[in-house]
Amino acid sequence: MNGRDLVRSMKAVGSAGAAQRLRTVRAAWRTRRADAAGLPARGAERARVPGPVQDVEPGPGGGVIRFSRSELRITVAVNGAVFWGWDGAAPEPSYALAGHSPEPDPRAVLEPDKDGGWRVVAERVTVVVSRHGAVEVQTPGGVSLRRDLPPRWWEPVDGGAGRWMQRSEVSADARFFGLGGRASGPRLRDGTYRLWNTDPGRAFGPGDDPLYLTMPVQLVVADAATHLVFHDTTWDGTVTLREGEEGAGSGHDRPGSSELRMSGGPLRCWVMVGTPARVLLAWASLTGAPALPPAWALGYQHARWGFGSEQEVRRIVAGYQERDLPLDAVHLDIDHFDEHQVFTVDHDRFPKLPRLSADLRRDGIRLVSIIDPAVRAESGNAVYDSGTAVDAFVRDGAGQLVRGEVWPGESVFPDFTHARVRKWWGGLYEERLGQGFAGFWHDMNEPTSFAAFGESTLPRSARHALEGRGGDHREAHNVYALCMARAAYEGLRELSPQERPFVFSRSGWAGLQRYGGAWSGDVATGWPGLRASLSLVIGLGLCGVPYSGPDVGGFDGSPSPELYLRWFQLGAYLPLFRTHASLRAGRREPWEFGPEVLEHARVALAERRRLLPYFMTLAHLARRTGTPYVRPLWWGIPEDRALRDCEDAFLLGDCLLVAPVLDPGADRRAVQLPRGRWYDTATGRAYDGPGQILVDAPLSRIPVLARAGAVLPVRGEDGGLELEVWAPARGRTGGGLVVPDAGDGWEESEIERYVARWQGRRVVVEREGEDGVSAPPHPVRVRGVEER
Ligand code: MIG
Repeated sequence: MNGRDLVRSMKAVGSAGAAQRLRTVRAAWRTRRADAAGLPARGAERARVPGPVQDVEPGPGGGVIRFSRSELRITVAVNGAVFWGWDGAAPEPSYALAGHSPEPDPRAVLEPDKDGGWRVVAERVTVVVSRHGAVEVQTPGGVSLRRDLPPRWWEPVDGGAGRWMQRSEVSADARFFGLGGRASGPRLRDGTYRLWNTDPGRAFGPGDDPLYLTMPVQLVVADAATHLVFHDTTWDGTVTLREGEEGAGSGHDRPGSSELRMSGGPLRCWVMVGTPARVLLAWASLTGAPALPPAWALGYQHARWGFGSEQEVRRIVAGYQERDLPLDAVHLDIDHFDEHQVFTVDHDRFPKLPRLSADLRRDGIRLVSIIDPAVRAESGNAVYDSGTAVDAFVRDGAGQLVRGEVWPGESVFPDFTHARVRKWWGGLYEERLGQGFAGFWHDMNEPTSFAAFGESTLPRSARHALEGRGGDHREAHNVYALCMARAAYEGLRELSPQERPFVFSRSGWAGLQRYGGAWSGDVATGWPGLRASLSLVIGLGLCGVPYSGPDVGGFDGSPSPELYLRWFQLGAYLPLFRTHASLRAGRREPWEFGPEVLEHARVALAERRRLLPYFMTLAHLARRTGTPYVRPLWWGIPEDRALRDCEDAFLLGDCLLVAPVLDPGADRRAVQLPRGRWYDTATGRAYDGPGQILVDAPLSRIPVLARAGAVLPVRGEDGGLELEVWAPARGRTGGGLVVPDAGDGWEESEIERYVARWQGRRVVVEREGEDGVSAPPHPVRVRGVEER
């Protein structure tokens, strides 16, 4: 840490010192008092199970099955997604759904099953309900994918909402993924995972759970099929997972299990069955297509908490330019606000922000602004005043404003679960656009309010509009950031209709992808943090949020040059490629780690820039199909169990396999290859999968393999689009998709389809159109021929 940083951080600690500490104690007491008064006391409870089946009422796509103490509504939708809800719960209202729930499949009918049970048979799935209310999802061939045992409720004897528990079994070979952003994955081991968006309050590692962005979405991968299960309930809860065991005890399989315990909310669930691609397609059609980022957001971005001044920003930008390193965006953190107040500027240190952003823009660099939801509770603060005028802030049960403690001091919190409030908040981005900001980075939106003890969030008793239904923070907490992202996205669509909004958020919930992406939050600097970064990106992608990335180099402390470089090399292949660090952390510019690191980082930056058209194509495909850019190795071959257990490599689109170095001191590493031929893109050497290979991983690069037959768009030396083609194996063909993109705006581009095949001793590439094949309109570079 240099002298200036030290002074700055002491200032931060100083102002956050005694007075603030006192306020965090007060805030914690207030929360405790508010909840004691405003939440129902936990008194005597009565347990309930559905009881035996009584009668049924067939309806479109399924029907209602009545039990003696509950009723179950089942609907199979036209896209094959299955919905069921207990106690009559319907799909709506829901924060996850993108619009109205899909149409029921008229061919799916409710019919009697054996032993007094019922079943719904549809084209892609069969649902069997036992006479006591166990629900089993089967493949059309009758193989069981999951069996949900009859649920159990505990309800207060004097009325009110109850909590519930549901236990499910999956096949012995199944693996669990998802549950939002989890640091210990991507494969979720045996353990209990909480569903409550949480700022851990310090840099996190693989052992920290939960984190900022949770969701009750599990992707379960098994030999028989993949399925996604979504329990559409926003309340606090836990999921306890236990992988099964094949041939456990006397040769019998022990099934895997998942036990969900929710503190409230409806018991309803969606299940989608098929290949991973089909499942994510159904999920995206249910919860919405991922927003398309502008092209620059797929470039390289530099953030810093504590740039401190315009001069410092210019100095860092000049550092990139002098060294001829590409840079696409710079992010300003809360230190550019006036006393940490959102939608303001510290004019002493940033006197001419619009000028700075215009200058940067001329050099092709966008400015991104952090946005915190907490608003300083002080009249005279323009956001507080305009928010007060529309009654925007969260109140307690007695009608008083809920006050918390965040960066700007004593703060109030917009209630984003109200359309009027979202509209007001969305309009505030006009000030940011006026400063020249082109993108938005949502922080502290779990929401976080500092507390000396108890939970660092709003009181559970705090009231929320919940779209007019009314409720409290127990129900609104997990969707707070989702609704904030919606406010920003919709506001920006109105304020700047020609541009694609660029919003990414620390917290969120199912459906976040409609409005933007995510980043990993304060990942701890260290090798475990590097591993956790990859886990988060893969996990979020499998939950439908395809755009995310970590703080390259880690949030706190100072990475070793080697760790920094390995993080940088991984980041270059993740959708959000951004260095960032805390106020008190060491430097993160690529030239701060010596000439060797700089040269290797330069190669990673150049490769990222070269791959930009490929990233853009992946963004378009994600929007159209829900398939994430970054996919686990088993994506196309979920039945390959070795791949299912492989967590240290990933597929980037269909064409590339990236094998980052996640351990110190490595100069080569093992890579588990999916079936087919793969080329080491550095050496051109061909390998045939499936199986494990050992490849070189010198400090200068991480291994990247290209699939034989791949056709991918890259940026040529003249900046134009080129096709990079990797020779198919002899006797085979290959191909790829390219989606050209104007960089921003809404014009729909047509997908270009290419095929690659051997013609004699040459590989030829042709474009496939409706009226036959034609020569590609881009230069073609074939690789992997000479290496045979
Ligand atoms: O309490 O805005 O995760 O990226 O630099 C810390 C300051 C608040 C947390 C974010 C981090 C950001 C920091 N913020």
